Amino acid sequence: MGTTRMDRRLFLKAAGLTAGAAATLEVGCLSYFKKGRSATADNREVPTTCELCPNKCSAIAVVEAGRVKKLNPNPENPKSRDMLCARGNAAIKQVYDPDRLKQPMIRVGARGEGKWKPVSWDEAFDFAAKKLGEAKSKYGPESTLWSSTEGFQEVFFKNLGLAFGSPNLVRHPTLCLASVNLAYSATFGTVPSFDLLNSKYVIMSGANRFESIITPDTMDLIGGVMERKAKLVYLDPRFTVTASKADEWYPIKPGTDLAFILAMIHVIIAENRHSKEFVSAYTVGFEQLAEHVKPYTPEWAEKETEIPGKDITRIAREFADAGARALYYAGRRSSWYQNDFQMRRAQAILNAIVGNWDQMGGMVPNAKLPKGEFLFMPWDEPKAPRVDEIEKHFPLAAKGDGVYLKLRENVLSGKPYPIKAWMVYKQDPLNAMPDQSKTLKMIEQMDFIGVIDVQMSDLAWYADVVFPESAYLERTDPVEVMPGIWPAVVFRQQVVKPIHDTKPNLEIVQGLAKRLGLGDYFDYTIEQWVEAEFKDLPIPMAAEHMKKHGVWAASGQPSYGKTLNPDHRFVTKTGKVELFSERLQEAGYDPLPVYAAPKQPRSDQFRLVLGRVGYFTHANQSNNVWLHEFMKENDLWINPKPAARLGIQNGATVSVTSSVGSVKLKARVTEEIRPDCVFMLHGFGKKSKMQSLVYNVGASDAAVLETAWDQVSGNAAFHETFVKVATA
Ligand SMILES: Nc1nc2c(c(=O)[nH]1)N[C@H]1C(S)=C(S)[C@@H](COP(=O)(O)OP(=O)(O)OC[C@H]3O[C@@H](n4cnc5c(=O)[nH]c(N)nc54)[C@H](O)[C@@H]3O)O[C@H]1N2
Ligand SMILES: Nc1nc2c(c(=O)[nH]1)N[C@H]1C(S)=C(S)[C@@H](COP(=O)(O)OP(=O)(O)OC[C@H]3O[C@@H](n4cnc5c(=O)[nH]c(N)nc54)[C@H](O)[C@@H]3O)O[C@H]1N2
Ligand code: SF4
Ligand SMILES: [Mo]
Repeated sequence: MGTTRMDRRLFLKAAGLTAGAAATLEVGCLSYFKKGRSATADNREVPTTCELCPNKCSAIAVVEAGRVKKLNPNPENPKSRDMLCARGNAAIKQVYDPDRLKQPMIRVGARGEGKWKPVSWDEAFDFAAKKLGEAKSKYGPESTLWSSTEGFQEVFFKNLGLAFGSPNLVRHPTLCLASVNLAYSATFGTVPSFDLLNSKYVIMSGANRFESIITPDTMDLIGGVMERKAKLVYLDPRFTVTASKADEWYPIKPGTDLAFILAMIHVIIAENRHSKEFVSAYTVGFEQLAEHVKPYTPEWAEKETEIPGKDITRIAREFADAGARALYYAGRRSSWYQNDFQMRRAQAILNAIVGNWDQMGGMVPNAKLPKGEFLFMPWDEPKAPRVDEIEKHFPLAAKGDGVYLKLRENVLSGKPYPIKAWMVYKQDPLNAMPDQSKTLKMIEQMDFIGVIDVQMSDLAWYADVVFPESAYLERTDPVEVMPGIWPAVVFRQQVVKPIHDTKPNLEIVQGLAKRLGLGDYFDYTIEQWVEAEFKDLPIPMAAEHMKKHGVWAASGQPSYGKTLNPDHRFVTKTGKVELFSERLQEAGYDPLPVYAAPKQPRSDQFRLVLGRVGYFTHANQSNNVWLHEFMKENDLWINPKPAARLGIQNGATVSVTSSVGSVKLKARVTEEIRPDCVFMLHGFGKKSKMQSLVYNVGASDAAVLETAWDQVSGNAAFHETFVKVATA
């Protein structure tokens, strides 16, 4: 079953995201808590922070008779405004999910067989500590891998890995946004926000913001683009919800966005439409750039992108005319192609030359807010080099996050040294990494796997021990600063007591640390931790405020242009915005983005592209009983032309086969995708029987995706896989 247009409209409506609703949004001036409310122990309203996706929207939990009855949006957060999406609402079902992990368990059958023994927390901790200790004494602490995805309690997990002595922490960025972050950092020395609310002209490559929700960008697009009639030009091989709201949609040939952007730069420079003031005062390398883009004409780009050259020329002119209020939006998931870094860098350069830096309606360096820090006992730095050899292969990449796919290759080869134990927090590498069969091999060679999750993820299903974390509504977490154009400080406090035998991550970390002889490093409570963080908030009665409101944001309008003075030093080698980058050149990369045509599928193949829907996060909420109502099974989008050629009817079961695997799912024959690619949503075809709604239902894209990564950042390249499709 696919999503219909009606489903999507209903979703946006249900989520409070309709254009009309958004038009009334005002930033950070409403208070939910002005009205008087009476509370009892059983009936309360508790402000907290959603944990169902990276946005961390502010929510107010309504508790009745001791149960979470409803979640309301908290209007005081300028980032999430007065919005909670469908997933945010469905967080209630994370707590009351019959499938959730309810006590620690140790595997008793073969890996993946699904035989588990419920154990006490002591048994689970003793077992894991023994196994981690064995790996350490046989192979050194570096033989343990600690992988995790963002979350307010991730810090404790990472610290345990480091205190244990392992340099091998690996995080999600190289499966997500590493290339876009590195590209903007290489150009501006920082990753800015995009002032969509005030922009006049927005171009988006993919970045399906009406389904892939980012706050405040999604609401700003509704308020800015749909209400104030800023123009939106959207490039995507699929007709997404964002395409349906755009002024112009181009089903660009996949992998050719760089050609489109270079041609835009060509036109703008050839017609002398760039911002002379910004370019001369703040950038280096304009002459080299001008020379570099000469061959990249719109006529040339038309052949690459299949977007008419006259449209590229017109769009370039309109974009430059909008100048400071024009935005080539960066997008977030940039795990697309092997040259992704250079595509994102070209966007950054294009933004720079029209002078939208630090302007209202342009790109704005993120503002931050101060908070205190809890001072814990420091440990010695891990001694061994990283197993992914990041320094050697990706000298410019963010060191602390690691490079996931290269790491998996090295773990499989056992070089430069063996990895024997794997601890995982809030991540499902069996679905988040391409080529599931390789991840399964990685699992096989581990002497020990421990997983901390709220549900039985596919990786947990293959683990030796699972530690059930309390759901976010059952715990108090560290305070977080959410940087942005309107930064905010958010707090997540316990709404209801854990209903099963679960623990917050800090207590899981402490249980392990104690047995590993590392207890002193974690000798504090979550209350002490958050009290220390409240201390430096520049507001009176900070702790009381945060407990009562759940969020704090500085009042007033954002200030633009703070970095626009000739003395400002950008955090780059030259202190300027680097159109031409010596640093890249020294590291052996192209100092200006060079286009190479992407490899093309054979006539009997399709490129597999990925994306999202508004009502699931990644692969992890398809088993949520409310969200499951939106979609019970994923399907394969295929254009009617190739479908007819292959004799594929709408709704027929098809096989999708790449060089690494084959899956079966139903076909959705639709004009909403180009004929040369196919699309499937991830989150289905689960291996874990404890995700009973989606176990073995539909298919997992991770089973067919091949391993490829961006050369500069090491970011996974998820759109480089070619598949054959046939009736099954
Ligand atoms: N509802 C919901 N919201 C989310 C998330 C979620 O899981 N669910 N996840 C959050 C996270 S962590 C992330 S990283 C973001 C991801 O959000 P985005 O950065 O918007 O990325 P995606 O939606 O994954 O993919 C973007 C689009 O790129 C298109 N595309 C594929 N190849 C090409 C190409 O060559 N050129 C162009 N122009 N387009 C192409 C795909 O068809 C897809 O529609 O969303 C965040 N928000
Ligand atoms: N095939 C494919 N792979 C992808 C992508 C794709 O579109 N397709 N997208 C990529 C992107 S952009 C990203 S960001 C990554 C995301 O992929 P992951 O990093 O794996 O993140 P999630 O899928 O959000 O969540 C992973 C696990 O966290 C658990 N979890 C949720 N809440 C909690 C909690 O409070 N505590 C604990 N302990 N666990 C919790 C969930 O149950 C789930 O098992 O995947 C990347 N990989
Ligand atoms: S966008 Fe939705 S899922 Fe994500 S934090 Fe906000 S309410 Fe929660
Ligand atoms: Mo992501």
